[in-house]
Amino acid sequence: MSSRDRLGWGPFFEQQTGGSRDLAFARVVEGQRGAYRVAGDVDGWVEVSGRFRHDAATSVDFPAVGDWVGVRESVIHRRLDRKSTVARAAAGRATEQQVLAANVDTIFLVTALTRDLNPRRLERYLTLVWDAGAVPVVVLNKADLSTDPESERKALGIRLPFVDVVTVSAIRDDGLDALAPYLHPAQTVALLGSSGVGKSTIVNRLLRQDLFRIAGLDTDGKGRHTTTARHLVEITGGALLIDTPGMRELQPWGDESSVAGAFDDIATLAASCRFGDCAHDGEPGCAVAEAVADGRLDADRLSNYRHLLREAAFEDRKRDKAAAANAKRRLKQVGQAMKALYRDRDRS
Ligand SMILES: Nc1nc2c(ncn2[C@@H]2O[C@H](COP(=O)(O)OP(=O)(O)OP(=O)(O)O)[C@@H](O)[C@H]2O)c(=O)[nH]1
Ligand SMILES: [Mg+2]
Ligand SMILES: [Zn+2]
Repeated sequence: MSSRDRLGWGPFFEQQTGGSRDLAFARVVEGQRGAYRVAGDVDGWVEVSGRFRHDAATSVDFPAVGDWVGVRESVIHRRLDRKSTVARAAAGRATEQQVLAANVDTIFLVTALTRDLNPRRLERYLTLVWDAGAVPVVVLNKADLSTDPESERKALGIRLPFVDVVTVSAIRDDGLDALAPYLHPAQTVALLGSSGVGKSTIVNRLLRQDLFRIAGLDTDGKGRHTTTARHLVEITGGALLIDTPGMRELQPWGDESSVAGAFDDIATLAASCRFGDCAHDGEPGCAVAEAVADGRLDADRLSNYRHLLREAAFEDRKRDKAAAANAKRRLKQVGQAMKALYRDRDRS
């Protein structure tokens, strides 16, 4: 395999090169204030060209970890279009996005099995992942701090249908085998989640070496903020992992349909409502209300869904149509990816 292929190159990127011979293509594996470390046809630290900087309208246009870039003489001249984008609203600036990782296939949504576990927050993260064009896997870490991790996993599985939920204890190196089905060669997996849940510890375990600095061992389940930059690393077996700094603030950056995606169970019920545009708010013949009444659907979950819908609709109005169309296109890719994933799983 060529170094590009090992790093996740494929037809999607190949066709964007237009047979270009004057540029070397490489993937951004680390980014730090204007300097980027790349690997591929060329390896090392590079910068964007003056022209690139000039043409970039917003921070989203700049390379992010996971991006493929065209390089000549240690200068980035081009960034190839992204297959998927993990972004969140930049802190304090609701209409500007911050790209956390690019060209990601799978996202490990990491949370800790402590009192910190918050299904509502997970649903918000899920919205972000679906919008990104990646497949989410919920990883419940710190199983050693729970008296009954298995029943916590089951309960969450019921609350979050259509998503795999895996329990691990990174510190005890326990249960990490369960992550193997998502760690294929040249597949990119990003780890997202609040600070201190153990993302870097998981990456280190999978790497079998202490590459990332981790806060001192904790016994109370509370973490400290350690990771400050994003990195992409290759683990034994060939999967590519992107560790990210913990998120303190997370606003869903999605359109209404991505919210619907994270609530497939409600969407399925809604298909049986009498009215096609039912708002599930007291209309006659509402299948969603019926499900809440007879306990098949959590009332909490319905109100969370409504809340996210309103929020997404608000975000939508703030953005232009092109961005919305883009999000829809990405969402379609997710749907296809999800279907492919389920199909493969059914076969094995
Ligand atoms: N008890 C327990 N502690 C863990 C486990 N995994 C990680 N930790 C501890 O949790 C703390 C935070 O771990 P990190 O890996 O630095 O967390 P992180 O998610 O990378 O945090 P940020 O980089 O700040 O986003 C450290 O003290 C780890 O030792 C686990 O499975 N069980
Ligand atoms: Mg970390
Ligand atoms: Zn209804």
